[in-house]
Amino acid sequence: MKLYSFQQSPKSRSVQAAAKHLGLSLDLAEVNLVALEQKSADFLQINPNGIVPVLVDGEKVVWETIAILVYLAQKASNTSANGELTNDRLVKNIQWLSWQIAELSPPIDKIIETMLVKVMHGNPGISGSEENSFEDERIREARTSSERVLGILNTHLEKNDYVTGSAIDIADFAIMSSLSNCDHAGIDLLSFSSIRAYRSRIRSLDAWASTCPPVEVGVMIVESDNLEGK
Ligand SMILES: N[C@@H](CCC(=O)N[C@@H](CS)C(=O)NCC(=O)O)C(=O)O
Repeated sequence: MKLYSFQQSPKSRSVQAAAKHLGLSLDLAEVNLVALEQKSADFLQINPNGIVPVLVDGEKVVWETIAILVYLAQKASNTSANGELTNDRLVKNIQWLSWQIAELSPPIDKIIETMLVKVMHGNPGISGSEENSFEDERIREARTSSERVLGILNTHLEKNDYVTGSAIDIADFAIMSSLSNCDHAGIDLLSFSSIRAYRSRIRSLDAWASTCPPVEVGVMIVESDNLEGK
């Protein structure tokens, strides 16, 4: 199977980590998003949305992270390393995958986007100055929303090691991509102790650790997880 992906893309990493966990091997085809390769005519033939990740398995082309994760889980169902993807397990995963994309990600992404707009306006701090009051208000609202949804996850994880129960599954890898973005959005997870324990558990797994993208910091190349909050 071939995965069109980009090294710094959190969604590409979710798919890579899930595949590794499920024991499926992927050939990676790097699509350079900075060079806008995702908008090239050739790539648009593969995914008309012009975004990664995209999975190609023989004649089958699957885009959208949720669909790719479900495809991989179905492919790995009942193999020696994996249990059966029962209807109940599938529904639980789709519930948390939908929640991640519809509830968890949007406020976190909105903070990052609004912070970028502020940087473009030359005023990155939350200053309350008049020209930034619109962006500051947007950030405050999105922060309140993200804290509400993170609270839901935290409460769930007080009684469950992983979102679908006692074993890690595809939805956890998608949720991890949003949690990585919390650091970029400046969201403090200090008061969410069950989420922090969950994140540490997943970070210690080879499937997650081995798919960590490197980032340049000054003259050094470090693993991006090392830049994230503990
Ligand atoms: N809904 C898509 C979103 C995928 C997505 O946002 N991909 C980003 C990288 S993480 C991308 O390719 N961005 C390039 C662009 O927007 O041009 C999914 O869940 O797979």
